[in-house]
Amino acid sequence: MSALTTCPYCGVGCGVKVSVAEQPENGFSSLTGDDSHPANFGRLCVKGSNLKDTLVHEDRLLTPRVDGQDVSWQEATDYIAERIQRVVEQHGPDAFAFYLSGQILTEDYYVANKLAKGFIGTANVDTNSRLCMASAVVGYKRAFGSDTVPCNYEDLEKCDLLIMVGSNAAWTHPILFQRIAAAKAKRPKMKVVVIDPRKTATCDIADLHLAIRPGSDAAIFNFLLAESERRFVTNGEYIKQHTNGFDATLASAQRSAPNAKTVSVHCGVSEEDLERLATWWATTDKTVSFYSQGVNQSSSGVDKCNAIINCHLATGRIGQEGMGPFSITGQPNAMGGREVGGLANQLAAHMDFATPNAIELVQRFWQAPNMAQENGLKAIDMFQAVEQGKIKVLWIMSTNPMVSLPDTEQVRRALEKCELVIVSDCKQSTDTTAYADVLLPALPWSEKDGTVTNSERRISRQRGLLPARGEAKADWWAICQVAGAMGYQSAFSYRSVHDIFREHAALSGFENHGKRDFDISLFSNISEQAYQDLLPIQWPVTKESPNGTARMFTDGRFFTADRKANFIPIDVKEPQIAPDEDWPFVLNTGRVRDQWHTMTRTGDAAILSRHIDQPYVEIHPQDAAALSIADHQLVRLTSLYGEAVLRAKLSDQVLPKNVFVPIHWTRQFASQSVVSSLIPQIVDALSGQPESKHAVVNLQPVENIRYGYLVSTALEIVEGFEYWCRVPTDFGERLEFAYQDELCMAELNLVIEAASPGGEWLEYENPINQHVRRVYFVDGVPKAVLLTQATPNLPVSNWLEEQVLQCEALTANERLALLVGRASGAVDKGAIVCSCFQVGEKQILQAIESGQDSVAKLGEALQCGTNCGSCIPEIKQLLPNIVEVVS
Ligand SMILES: Nc1nc2c(c(=O)[nH]1)N[C@H]1C(S)=C(S)[C@@H](COP(=O)(O)OP(=O)(O)OC[C@H]3O[C@@H](n4cnc5c(=O)[nH]c(N)nc54)[C@H](O)[C@@H]3O)O[C@H]1N2
Ligand SMILES: Nc1nc2c(c(=O)[nH]1)N[C@H]1C(S)=C(S)[C@@H](COP(=O)(O)OP(=O)(O)OC[C@H]3O[C@@H](n4cnc5c(=O)[nH]c(N)nc54)[C@H](O)[C@@H]3O)O[C@H]1N2
Ligand code: SF4
Ligand SMILES: [Mo]
Repeated sequence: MSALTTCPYCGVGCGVKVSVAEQPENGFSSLTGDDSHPANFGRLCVKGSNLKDTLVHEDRLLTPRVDGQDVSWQEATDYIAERIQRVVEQHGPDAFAFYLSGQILTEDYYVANKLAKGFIGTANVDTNSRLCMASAVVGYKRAFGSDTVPCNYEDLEKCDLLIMVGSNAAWTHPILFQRIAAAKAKRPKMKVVVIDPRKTATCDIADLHLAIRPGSDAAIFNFLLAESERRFVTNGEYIKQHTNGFDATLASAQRSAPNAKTVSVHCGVSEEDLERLATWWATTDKTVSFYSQGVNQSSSGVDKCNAIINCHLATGRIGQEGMGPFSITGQPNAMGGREVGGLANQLAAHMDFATPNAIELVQRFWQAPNMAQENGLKAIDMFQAVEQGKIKVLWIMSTNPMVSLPDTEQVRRALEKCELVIVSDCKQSTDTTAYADVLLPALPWSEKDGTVTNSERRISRQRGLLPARGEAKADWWAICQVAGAMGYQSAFSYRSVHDIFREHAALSGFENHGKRDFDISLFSNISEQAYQDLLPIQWPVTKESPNGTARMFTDGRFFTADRKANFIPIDVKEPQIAPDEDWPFVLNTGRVRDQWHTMTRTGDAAILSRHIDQPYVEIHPQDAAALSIADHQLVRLTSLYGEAVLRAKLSDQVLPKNVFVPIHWTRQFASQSVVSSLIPQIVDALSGQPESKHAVVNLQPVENIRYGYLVSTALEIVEGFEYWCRVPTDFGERLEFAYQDELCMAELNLVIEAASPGGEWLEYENPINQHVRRVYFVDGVPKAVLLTQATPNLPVSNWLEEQVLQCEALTANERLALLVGRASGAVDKGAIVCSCFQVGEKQILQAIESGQDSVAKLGEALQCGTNCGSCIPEIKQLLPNIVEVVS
């Protein structure tokens, strides 16, 4: 029987249809997109399509642990409760903190927030959404008086101009991107503009790409505001009826962006391109500005959000079909976290500590004995307070701050200093679990049950369809056990997520009377069955709007005191640290298509590692030439805060003097690849969101080293490697490494021999390229292949990995082939471009040479790009100068 659930990856929130295997412990027998889900109508991207293979089985945390010892849940939660109580008695409630995540479910979030803010008495409840959505939230609140996303996905299809700012949606919100691409193909008059210092896959559908100087977005939107006035397209009636503060805002825009020339110099783009953008803007009513981390992750991220919103208010382009300022959320439940108020500067249900009467109202609703009275500490301040010894018990849930917070060395100091670090996770070995005193095993996707809200305010069910493994339990349950042990049984006696959801819904409507945007009071009494069957629906959901609400602000009324929206005058600010002689490069960071965050799920799937298998730094060829850095060579990046060693990827898709590094690889996967270790803890003063898209670094090639790989059933990392990286393969893992000192090779040999004693080595040195290949056989079975060479491009091969990891005895000829590293007749596909059908770059190039000169023809010949379509931008890049549209 099939069942419906929601994808746990990005904020598009696609519906997924699964069938549970006959033996449920084997997972799902089938998994496809849910045709009926309004986010994706049946489609899934690469990550979604491979969900079946990224259920968390390996390295799963299966029992609670205290100080390294397995304990029962009762022991663990009693211990936590006792420690929290003691620390609160001695040092007050603010000595405790929760650090949560946009990947827990709304029900988990709700009880964590309630326990801390109502019962322990601290607002130290922050989340990784601080690193993600905090600036967008403050931007909306300043403008609208509420944290309301006005638009929906249909608006992206119905608009005539889509401005994508700091978003690489082709890789990060792939299904939405495909919906946009399809809409544009149908209506070629629809224009797409991409504003991003990098030329990304998203530019594939762009009519105009502005490769702006990093951090300079505010000037572009101030320019559009000034141009709206100059070109007579401001909407005087709307401004008068529905807004405050236009004149001062316009004046400041005119001051900072007086003309195209000034803005052109400031942003590093041509006057012609700016004029073109201004003309499209001025002549297109149906305009959506779609923005993401290139805007939010900035020390002036809030201002950038408001610069965008200002333009929409001035032209009245909000609250109608095909228009509006649309901040896209990253995580599957970043929005749900905002709904429950799970940020340190929120109280609950879209109420703040400063909202009149809110503290008293929530206190009454919760019957709470210890209400927090003021804002708690935001993520960066929270970890500073941990290091300073002010926070003594820290409960981290569903996030990996040793990788994702800036200045991870500071995070390490804080975690080491902290008296009690509790980590709830599904995995046992992460960069953060390494510092935990207490580990609590959580349910991963497919086992956990509850609701999430996607980027268009749509609440969907994630269903618990597979049996829980080991002792793993839901996060809400663990929190309630601790609350109960602290003496708060009655307030936390929920039997199920359904109970929690009802209470959450009731609070949203409690004495609301239309004052607060977030209202799902229609669900206050939802039956168990109706909750189980809940169909995706957009909030608000009230008696007046029982079918949900597609679009907000259709009547031009906002949630400020006078119901008018606020213009916010924006001064154009620079990123806080500029490059100089010592740190000449600007470091930009972000995502790649097939990996999710810190790789705790996607990192184990060979199929998802084939697109990009190692951490890298993207460098402009000019800079690489000046520093004598070759493609794939190892490069050392240094900053005042840390160091990373990464493969160079030469590419003119980054601007000169700018480098880009992906955020995904952790200390579990590679020697020194955590890019956040290079980034200072500089934040936006209003939102507390870190400037994760802008740091300054130096680069040096790593020289005089040999590169190698090891394919073996027993992979060991030995002292002395300059670099190593684990790469999952179809048959196990491959270790790539680099070294200077031959001693570490001797040690590696010893380790391999110790793992399977009694074998023999065969060695072959290729006279042409000086590759040295050593194969270790035990009774004719290859146990390890070790290749080393002086150059960085390693000849990895699927065939070779299969030979070694299948552990079968080989014939003399096969042994020889292995030593030479080449099967007769084996095909080398090159880097995999299409993950769904495993089509490689070399195959595509061959097909192009033989006349398949379009995406469609290549799809017919090789199937590439015909399933999820995420690789179409890359396929197009392989095609020589052919302009075509995606259908
Ligand atoms: N494959 C994949 N998809 C994901 C995720 C993932 O881990 N993997 N994570 C999800 C999450 S949580 C999030 S928050 C989203 C993030 O989604 P996005 O924001 O689309 O992703 P990023 O790659 O972080 O950054 C977007 C772009 O901002 C650009 N940028 C950098 N500086 C500037 C600037 O000053 N101005 C402008 N205009 N642009 C700039 C970068 O070059 C980058 O291309 O993705 C979600 N989707
Ligand atoms: N330099 C730089 N830094 C960044 C960013 C950037 O662009 N550049 N982006 C930032 C953004 S937008 C984000 S969202 C963050 C993401 O960064 P993180 O939140 O640190 O990354 P994840 O890998 O998603 O961490 C989730 C953890 O929770 C576990 N987990 C999964 N499901 C559950 C569950 O249901 N319960 C529990 N208890 N655990 C679970 C996973 O195993 C994993 O260890 O990174 C931020 N950091
Ligand atoms: S776009 Fe992909 S990752 Fe995002 S929700 Fe849909 S299937 Fe999941
Ligand atoms: Mo995010």
